Amino acid sequence: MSDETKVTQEYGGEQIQVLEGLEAVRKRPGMYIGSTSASGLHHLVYEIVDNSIDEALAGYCKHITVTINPGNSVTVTDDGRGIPVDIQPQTGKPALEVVFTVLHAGGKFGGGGYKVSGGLHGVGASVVNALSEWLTARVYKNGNIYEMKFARGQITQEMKIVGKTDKTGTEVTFQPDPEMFDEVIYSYETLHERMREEAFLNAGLSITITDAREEEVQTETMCYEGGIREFVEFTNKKKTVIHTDIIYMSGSKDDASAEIAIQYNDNYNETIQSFANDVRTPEGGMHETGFKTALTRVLNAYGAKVGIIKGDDKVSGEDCREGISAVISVKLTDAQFEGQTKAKLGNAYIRTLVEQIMGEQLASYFEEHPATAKVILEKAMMANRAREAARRTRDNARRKTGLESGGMPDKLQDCNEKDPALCELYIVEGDSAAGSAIQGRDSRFQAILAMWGKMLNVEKARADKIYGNDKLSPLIIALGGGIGEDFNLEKLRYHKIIIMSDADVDGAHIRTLLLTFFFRYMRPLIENGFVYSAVPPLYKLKRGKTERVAYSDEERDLVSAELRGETGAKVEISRFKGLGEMDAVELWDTTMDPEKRTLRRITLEDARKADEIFTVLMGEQVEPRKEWIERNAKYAINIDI
Ligand code: TSJ
Repeated sequence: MSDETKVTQEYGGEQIQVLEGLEAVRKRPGMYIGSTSASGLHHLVYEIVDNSIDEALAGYCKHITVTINPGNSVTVTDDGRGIPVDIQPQTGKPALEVVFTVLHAGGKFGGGGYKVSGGLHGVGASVVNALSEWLTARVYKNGNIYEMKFARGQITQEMKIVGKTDKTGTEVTFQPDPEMFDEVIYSYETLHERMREEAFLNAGLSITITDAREEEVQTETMCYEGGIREFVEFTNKKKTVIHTDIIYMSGSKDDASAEIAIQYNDNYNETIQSFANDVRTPEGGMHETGFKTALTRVLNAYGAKVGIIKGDDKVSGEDCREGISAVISVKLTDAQFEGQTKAKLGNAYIRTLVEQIMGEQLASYFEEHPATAKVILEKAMMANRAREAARRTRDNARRKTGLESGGMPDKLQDCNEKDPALCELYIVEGDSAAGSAIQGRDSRFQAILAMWGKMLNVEKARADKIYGNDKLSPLIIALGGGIGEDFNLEKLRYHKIIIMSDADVDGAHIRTLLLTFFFRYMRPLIENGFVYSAVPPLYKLKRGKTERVAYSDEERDLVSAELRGETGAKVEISRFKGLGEMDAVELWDTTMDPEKRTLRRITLEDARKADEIFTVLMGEQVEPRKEWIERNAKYAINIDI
């Protein structure tokens, strides 16, 4: 057999195989690209672009363009080395032809191939070719422009040189076959979004997306030197971040690498976007598992070390992820995609790699950025408390359901009226004051909730103790609107919530505590102006049988002068030591009667300040707390007056 005959025979065999292969793709396109709907249609573009990204990952390509042409064909170009055009010894055909005619040929030919290959599905260019009405490939290489054409996978023009060039790169244009797809109209939005993602995931790579279908051409070039750091920044763009720096970690082992970027915002949901070889893994997998484990571990360890987390306390994984925006991107040679939709990464060693990177780098990041570490830890602690409180409320509500007074706490003396807009809840500190309030109130619309029969030692009590014991659950149940993210203003049972506490340091503590609680867990209450502070009088003035009260020193002097008149008779002035001292009638007359009372509406700013003060009061160190109390004793007394 002559050499020529041999080649011809082999060529024949190959050709049959190729035809069978591409025919299989056209028979069952869904098997190769997931579906024949819009998702499959767009998938064609991603398959082609993946090849250019591989070239970029190998370090040879800087710029990729994706253009939707009039008629919905798509052109993808890159400035890489150009698909090899030399004749492969095994097939006797140009590598370029093999790429477009043999299934699974992408990246597995030529010099070394690629270490890390992008395409999830790895079906490559031949599948796109099989599903295209026509496809044209041009390669800029060796000073020449090579061109080859196909229709529905079949060669319509053998590879030939069509011109000279001093550039290198690849250009592929394909027209999706309307026989193969439910619809063949590309969405610029969809492609734009995916290309932006690719640009974020490959720092420094420039991708231009263009829609040239309309007269008014749309185009955008995306290039992010910061890579996934900028991805996280982008995710948080419309949110309020709680630290400005972006935590970035990266590392590699053997042929696998991982990078992670994190920044927290002030809301409650977690946004973790994970990728393996630039392919989104919506169901997570080993890289996400490693991330979560390490985050929880490092936060707890750091918190315990610096004393923010005490004793046996721990923040849970969920606590650590409230408000997080994170991007995890791993690259590996043997990615195993698992699950029904192949949306989950299965390689176990990636979990170890991510855990190692974060174990080392996140811990040292926290050491070097203690302020960032602190806000994150405090957010996690708050999440922890809210979760605990919510759980207790649920338990409590369950326990109480079916008991008399509609499952309301025994500490609550409810009013008769049911319309929340007309109802007032007085939160009263101490049993004796509550007694007077219950007797003195107008029970048609005024409800009384007694809190802290015995003054809670706020100074000694740790923050979590206050939330942890049952002190606040009667309040939560009485208000009826729930707590935290579940808080529902429409279920609120009172539209006036009035804190009635003494005008002294203890009273200020109680107000601070309640306002902090509302600010953190029921903020809409304050935002909607439902929270008030009662204004009890400071002085009682007596002349003979005439009694008056005064709410301030100035008023005391005025009233005193008035009572004395010109006679200079003796006026007895006494200071109210506390609400408990007033009888029911006095309390009604001076503090609760809507006709005469003064209420001070609590603003968001008041509550925010309370939250700040609370943090100092609950802080670790005793000295600053003492100092603060001394410094602010007067202010604290006057805080609501
Ligand atoms: F999908 C595709 F094949 F059609 C396609 C491939 C489409 C586009 C737009 C670009 C590419 C592509 C392929 N860009 N760059 C490359 N590079 C190679 O194929 C290549 C080049 C040189 C060598 C070498 O070892 O010298 C190896 C390879 C794999």
